[in-house]
Amino acid sequence: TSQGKNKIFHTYLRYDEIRNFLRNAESDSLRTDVVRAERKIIGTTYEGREIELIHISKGDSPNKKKIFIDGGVHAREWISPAFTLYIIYQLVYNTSNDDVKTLLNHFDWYIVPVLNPDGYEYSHTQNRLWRKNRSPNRRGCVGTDVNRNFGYQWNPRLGGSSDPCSDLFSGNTSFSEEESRALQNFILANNDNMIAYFTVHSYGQLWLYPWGYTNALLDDWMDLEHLANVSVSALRQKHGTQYTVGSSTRVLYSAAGNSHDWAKGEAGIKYSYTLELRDKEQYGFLLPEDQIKPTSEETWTGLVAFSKALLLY
Ligand code: ING
Ligand code: ZN
Repeated sequence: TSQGKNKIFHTYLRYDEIRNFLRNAESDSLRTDVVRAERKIIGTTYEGREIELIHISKGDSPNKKKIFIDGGVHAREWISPAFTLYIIYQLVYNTSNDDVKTLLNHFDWYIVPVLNPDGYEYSHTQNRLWRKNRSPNRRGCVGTDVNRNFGYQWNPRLGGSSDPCSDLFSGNTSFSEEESRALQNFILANNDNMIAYFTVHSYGQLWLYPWGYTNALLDDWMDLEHLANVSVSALRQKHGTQYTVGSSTRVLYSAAGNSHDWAKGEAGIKYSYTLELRDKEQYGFLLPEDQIKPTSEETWTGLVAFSKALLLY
């Protein structure tokens, strides 16, 4: 178990380092009989990078409930991939922990640490505050906002943009982008028994649920609200970090074409959430590396509480 073990808790990794971490997690898991981690390429970006998913399970039952988590939708939100690696680390390397045992006994985990690797790398090498992917548009502008490109109530006029130079460019059509299509294809092929979907962003300390295209509430909003409240209470116990829970339109702003709306409305995943990790306004996207560990610990605590509450609910 070599593994970036310590490194992942203290450093924002480049995409090639993340892929090495995933490769090691897979091969290390195959040397145990308590967990099985399997990588899968779910798409290829405009610049030719492979979008990788890791499926973590005990390999003992095909009928378990599934939980899907993606990170790195937005390039500059570096804490998001870092937290997904922390989850993978726990599930693969901390299997004697009681919480991990519970999570592996009851769920199959599907995790995409970086859905938008082109943007992620660009934010490391060219422009730290880049948000979109890197596919070219009209007028010489580059990039589509992957979180405005999903095909459920897609509408550039509702919190997106039809201006290809805007940071919120929704794309020329829904699912015009490799990243959103990769996620769509994978989930639609695997959403039987998929009970939860999390897309991890930063920042703002928010635990959000649909809708993002309207301020109307879900029919079952009380179920999503309840489990979100359970999660943020547990999260707060860890380091005192306070989260706000609510519908994304009401708590934040409208954003049609976002992925949690699609996961809920089209893929039928009951518990679909967007998490906005630390912080609130001090560092914003430039969250210092010494906050990777506490941020991951507390969010993991929230995720564990969510999963356990799901079992009782
Ligand atoms: N925030 C999300 C965004 O895409 C969001 C917020 C998500 C709003 C889902 C509505 C629905 O704008 C960040 N930081 O990206
Ligand atoms: Zn984001």
